[in-house]
Amino acid sequence: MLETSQIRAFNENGFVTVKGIYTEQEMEELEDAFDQTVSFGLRDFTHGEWRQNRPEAKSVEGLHDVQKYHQGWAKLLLSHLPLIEGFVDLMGPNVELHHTKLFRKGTEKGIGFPMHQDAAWMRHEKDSLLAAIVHISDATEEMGCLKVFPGSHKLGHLPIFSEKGRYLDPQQYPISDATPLPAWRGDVVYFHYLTIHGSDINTTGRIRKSVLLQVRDPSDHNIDGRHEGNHAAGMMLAGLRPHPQKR
Ligand SMILES: O=C(O)CCC(=O)C(=O)O
Repeated sequence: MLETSQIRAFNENGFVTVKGIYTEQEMEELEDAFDQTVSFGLRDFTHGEWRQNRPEAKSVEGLHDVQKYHQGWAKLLLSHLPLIEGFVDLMGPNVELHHTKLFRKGTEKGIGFPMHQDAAWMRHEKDSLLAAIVHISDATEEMGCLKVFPGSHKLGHLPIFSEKGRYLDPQQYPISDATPLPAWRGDVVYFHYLTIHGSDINTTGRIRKSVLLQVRDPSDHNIDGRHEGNHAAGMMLAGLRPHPQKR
């Protein structure tokens, strides 16, 4: 369960970092699931034409729907009570899976993500979507940790700069001006889908490993058709789907 101060910080800033959700034993199981899942092959998750801006960087690789590859994700992500209770505290009793994905930000300058709002990929009527990033390795600033513009979830839906990469104007929202959220193995960052976020290049020799769980209120609806129906959305992680006859 989150503390009142954590819920207040989330409402104010659009994100909150929470420690102590996983035991060390669970972290070992998560890392095992991560390592076995990446062996199925990853794809390049670099946002659109972003690489042109950072020609010196290599790709960031990832994979959607991690639960298809290893049972550990069902146990440690989709039905992990302390993780899911965090969502309940932040958004209410009913929590539906939207999608999962993992990232492997490699050494040799694994590229980051330009600053963006997740809403640009999956706009919903009630803006109920939240995500949690579970850090499976440390993510220091040098390793390209998550960066955010605190409070930006209150700005509403901002115009996108790149149609393909769906990121924001890099002059207006440079990664260098964003607040770094360095995290240690086991830390979980919850954030709103309107919070402007991204990350920079991994300049170290250490691989940054993370997995992301995105959820929504089951009474919310996608309104832009993007990211809809192509992932394993629909599983109820907490509470109940509103009954169609009671709507
Ligand atoms: O993990 C990161 O560095 C950023 C991930 C991200 O921006 C996203 O999944 O939308």
